[in-house]
Formats: sequence, structure tokens, C-alpha cells
Amino acid sequence: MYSFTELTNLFCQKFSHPQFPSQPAGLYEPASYFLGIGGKRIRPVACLMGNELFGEIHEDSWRIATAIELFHNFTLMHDDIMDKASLRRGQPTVHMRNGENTAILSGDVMLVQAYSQLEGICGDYMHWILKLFNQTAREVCEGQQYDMDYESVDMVSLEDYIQMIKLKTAVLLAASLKMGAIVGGATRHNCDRLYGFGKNLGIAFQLQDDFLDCFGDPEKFGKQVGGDILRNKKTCLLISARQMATGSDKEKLEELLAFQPATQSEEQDKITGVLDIYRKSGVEASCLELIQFYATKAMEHLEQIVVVSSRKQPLQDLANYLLHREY
Ligand code: DMA
Ligand code: MG
Ligand code: MG
Ligand code: MG
Repeated sequence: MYSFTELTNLFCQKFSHPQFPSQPAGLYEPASYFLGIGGKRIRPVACLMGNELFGEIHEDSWRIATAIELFHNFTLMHDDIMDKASLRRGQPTVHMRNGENTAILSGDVMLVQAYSQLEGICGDYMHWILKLFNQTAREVCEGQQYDMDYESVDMVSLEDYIQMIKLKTAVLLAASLKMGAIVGGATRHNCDRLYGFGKNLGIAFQLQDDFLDCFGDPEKFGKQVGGDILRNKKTCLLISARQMATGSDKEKLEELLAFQPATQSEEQDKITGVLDIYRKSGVEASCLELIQFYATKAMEHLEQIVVVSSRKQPLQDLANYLLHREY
């Protein structure tokens, strides 16, 4: 049985190896650049872990893991255009290097490549894998659409926000684990509990992503710290700050939301101003509490999986790693 770290290393080695049977051939150059600059690769590894929880890793899991990683990179490439992001994985985003049209096309190429990996699945669970993959693809795009749809922060409650991050982020982690479990021959009960584990861990993960976007270390984060503030993204921090800030801070926050910086120094002013209100209004602590709430829920699901408990260790390590990450 492989540990979480061993599986991550194995996937990364295989994924970048030209002889890996699932290595996508003929990827559009900007798409290859994007895959090449790395990332945590947690979703494909989650698929391998889901399989390993119930048995030896099957060749099909490698194919599905590759498909998942390609699909995830497709969403990121489009996400960076949607969020006007300048940095990803410490490097300029594809649309900054090659322009938006090329970035859209490169993302689409990855999506097609993701599906072509699935053609190679040989087990008779093929139908279930494809169904789950399609459902997840629809949900992620729907979540991304919600993320873009809200015209003002007034339209979003904390419940809406949780629903949005469940769709745009959490379901892919959940589905990755479940697909691995299906290949590993898990029972329906175990598949469902593993999905629940991934969904709640994924929600905690996105809450933390929003947190790091404000309070992360720019040297380690790999994305522009303060990017969400600049684009008025509807995050747990912003939604809570609008409820918790009082007096002049409340007014100041609304002014900062309406303020569209024209220069780099104005951008910095907006970021610093909003962060200051976040700190004063206590949203940092409430966001951390929410992360803990979903992390605990995830662990409750993990406990209910019926398998020798030592086999669950890699999943505990994954949760630990995600909840203590700095990027
Ligand atoms: C993105 O949420 C979700 C998907 C599906 C890409 P985000 O924009 O906060 O992600 P990131 O911080 O990585 O840009
Ligand atoms: Mg983004
Ligand atoms: Mg986004
Ligand atoms: Mg983010």
C-alpha cells in the first residue's frame, strides 16, 4: 500500500513521463506549458487513493486519474480568464502569455483530452465512471457560472456561497475519490461515505483557498494574494464582513467594493483597506471556524467507511495536508 506522498510522487513521475500510456499526445503548446508547471495534483491522487482503500491500484485508475487532472486543468485555465488572474503556480497565466482566445482553446483541448483518456477504461464499471464524470463536469461548470453570475454581493448568502463552492470545487474531489473506489470494487455504502468525505473536505479546501487568497504568503501562494479582493469575489470573508463590520467600517467596506483601482498603487490601497476591515471585524476567526466545521464533517464520513482502519491513513494524511497547506 502506498502512502499519500508516495502516490503523489508516483503520479507526478508517470504524468510527466513520455512513455506513460495515458500521456496525452499532441496537446496544444500552451496547454502543455500549463500542465508542466505543476500543481498539487491532489485530485488524480485522490482517485488512486480511493482505489487503494479497497484493493490494489488498477490500470483503469491511472487513466481516470489522468482524465481528472486534465479536466481540472481545463477548469483552471478558463477560471483564470474569468477571474482575470495574472499568476498561477507561480507563473504567468496562459491568457497573460498567449492571449484569451488561445487560453480558451487550450482549455478546451484539455477537456477533449480528458474524455479521450476515459475511452481506454476496460472494467465493466465504465458506464458508472462516465456518468459520474459527466455529472461532475456539469456541476463544476454550473458552480463556475454561479461564481460569475452574482452581480452584487447582496445577492449571496453564506448558504448560497457554500452551495456554489460545493459545485465549483468540492464535487471534483469527491468524485475523484469515488471513481477510484468504484474501480476498487467498493460497496455502495462505502462509495457514498467516501463521496461525503470528499465533498466536505472540498468545501473546507475552497474556504481555505479564499482565506489564503487574503492572508497567504505571496512567496508561497503561487497566485496573486488579494486577487479575490480586487475582483470583489464573493468569498466567505467578504460575505461575513458585510454582516459583521459595524459603523464606519461597514461604510468603508461598501466604498472599497465600489472602488475600481486604475493603478497598481490604488490596487494595493483597495487590498490593504479591505484586509484591515477583515481583521477588525473578526471574519478571520469565523472563516477558520467554518473550515474546522467542514473538516470535522469530512472526518465523520471517513469514520463510517467500513474497511480496516489502517487503510484509511493515506486519506487522513491527505486531509491533514490540505488543511495545513500554504498554497
Ligand atoms: C475556482 O475557485 C474553482 C474552479 C473550479 C477552478 P477559485 O477561482 O477561487 O480558484 P483559484 O483560487 O485556484 O483561482
Ligand atoms: Mg480563480
Ligand atoms: Mg474562480
Ligand atoms: Mg481562489
